[in-house]
Amino acid sequence: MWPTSATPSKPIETFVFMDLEATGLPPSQPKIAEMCLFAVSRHSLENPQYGNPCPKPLPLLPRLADKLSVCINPDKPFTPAASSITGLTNEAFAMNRKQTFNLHLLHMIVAFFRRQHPPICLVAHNGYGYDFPLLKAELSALGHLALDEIYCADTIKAMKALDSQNNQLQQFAYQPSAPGSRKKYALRDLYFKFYREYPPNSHNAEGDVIALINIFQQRASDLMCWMDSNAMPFNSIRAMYKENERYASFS
Ligand code: DCM
Ligand code: MG
Ligand code: MG
Repeated sequence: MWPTSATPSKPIETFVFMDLEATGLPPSQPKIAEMCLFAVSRHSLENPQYGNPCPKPLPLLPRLADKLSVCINPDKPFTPAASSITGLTNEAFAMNRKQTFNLHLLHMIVAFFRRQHPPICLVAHNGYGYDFPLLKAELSALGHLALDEIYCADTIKAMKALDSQNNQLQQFAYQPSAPGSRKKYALRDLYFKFYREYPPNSHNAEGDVIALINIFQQRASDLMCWMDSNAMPFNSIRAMYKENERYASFS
């Protein structure tokens, strides 16, 4: 195993945007049902292309992106809420004969990362609270404890940090924030703030990754700079739960 330093020793070269859909929220010890990864180079994020100027030019999704989107039989019942928002059901996974989070998938993920130019940073919205510990739990259940040389960063934490830096710069004199001015950091609220509409295909892993990239593109330079100094080694993330503590497998 290669040691991974606390933060990347040089600027991150590849940002791998990730979203997971799963059977529910903690403490239900969810299992992953869908995973989407979009690997985008720093170069693409620094040199965006723009679409039609209507009403203002919008950054296009980077044309060069490696994409991996996988359906994964969670082998555990969806909570009614998770099933309702994602449109995923245990029956559909069974009918479509989808495989579980197995070694084939582990090898695909590792191979996907190996094709990216390092340093590599996984980026997820609420990643520290959900996606990273959940991915860690699934990898640990396969006995694969480490993803070496991979960093990770949470866009909620990054956006909050950038906003508070900006506030400090603006507020030489103390100004109490106006009532009701608390910023909203949910994916759909940030998307609405920038694009004046709600993102399409919410709670679909690929739809959420595309929405996240669109949001990221609005503050790409600042976010990349923040992640260069604040990304954490993926290996330092704690699993959301230990597999042997999970209740008996669903069949
Ligand atoms: N989730 C849930 N209930 C919610 C929000 C999310 O059970 N109200 C679970 C199921 C989703 C997963 O979290 O598949 C990831 O959420 P998101 O679609 O926001 O990425
Ligand atoms: Mg998500
Ligand atoms: Mg999602």
